Amino acid sequence: KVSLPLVIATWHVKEATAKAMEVLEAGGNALDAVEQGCRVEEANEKGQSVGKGGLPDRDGNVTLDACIMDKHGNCGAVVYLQNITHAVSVARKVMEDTPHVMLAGEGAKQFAISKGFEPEDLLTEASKEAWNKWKVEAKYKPIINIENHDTIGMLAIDKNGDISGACTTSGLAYKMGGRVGDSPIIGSGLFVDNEIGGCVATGLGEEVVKTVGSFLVVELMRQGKSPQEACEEAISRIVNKPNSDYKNFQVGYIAVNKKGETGSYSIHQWFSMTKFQNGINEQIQSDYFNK
Ligand code: SD4
Repeated sequence: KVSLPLVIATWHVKEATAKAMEVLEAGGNALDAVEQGCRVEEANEKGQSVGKGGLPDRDGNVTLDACIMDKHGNCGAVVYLQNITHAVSVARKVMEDTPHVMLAGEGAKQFAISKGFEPEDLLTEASKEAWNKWKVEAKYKPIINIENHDTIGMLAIDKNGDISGACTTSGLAYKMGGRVGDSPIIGSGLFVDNEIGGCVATGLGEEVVKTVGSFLVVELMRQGKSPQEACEEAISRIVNKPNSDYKNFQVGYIAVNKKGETGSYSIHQWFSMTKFQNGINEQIQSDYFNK
């Protein structure tokens, strides 16, 4: 028997899952839960890979990617969004208030402002300092910090058994100007099928996009794999490519199926999932490939 509601998220984000659970316990739906949960991390200036305080691109611009998907398979996304903290909420507005699924850059920003979002400077002193340090060597190769990401991907099942998901990030630190990752790409950074389950990704977005990771995980669950098996198979597609450079990057997936079973798996150690179910909000270390 499934114990509902439940929420899972990438990395160690107990405050975000607590917020989502609060929404679910109050009878809110999964869509509201994932949006509200993600907003906690977007507003958290200490999280340097999401929302306000996110590390900038190599030119010093903080640019955000986010998407959201509901139980009907509707979705919305923003890419290369600047000056608006709550990218996930803008993505939701794209889904609900436009005939489109994705808005980019200046168009996304102007749309957000038209919906009442306040533009602000997202580059905090701490992030500016980190960027200035990076500039000394200015290595253009994106670095994946294996231990402490806070790009947040979240999946929830509400009391009705309906699933929604969201994903929000400032992307890779010191990326090229204009670079967009997997996080706002439906099927790559996030996919939800209310009949089957959902998946979200984190890590080096390029590798996730190349394998359409989250869609792959959901399709594998459709074929009968458990969330754990599906995440493992999706990671194996990446690491088993001929000449895969996986030793130098991280990718992690978390997934949930309609039964409320969950799974998570990554290439390297130190990926984790936060899970809130049955009154327990816990960080679970993921199993990983490269032992
Ligand atoms: C990206 N997948 O932009 C994101 C980065 C990430 O934790 O997950 N950071 O490629």
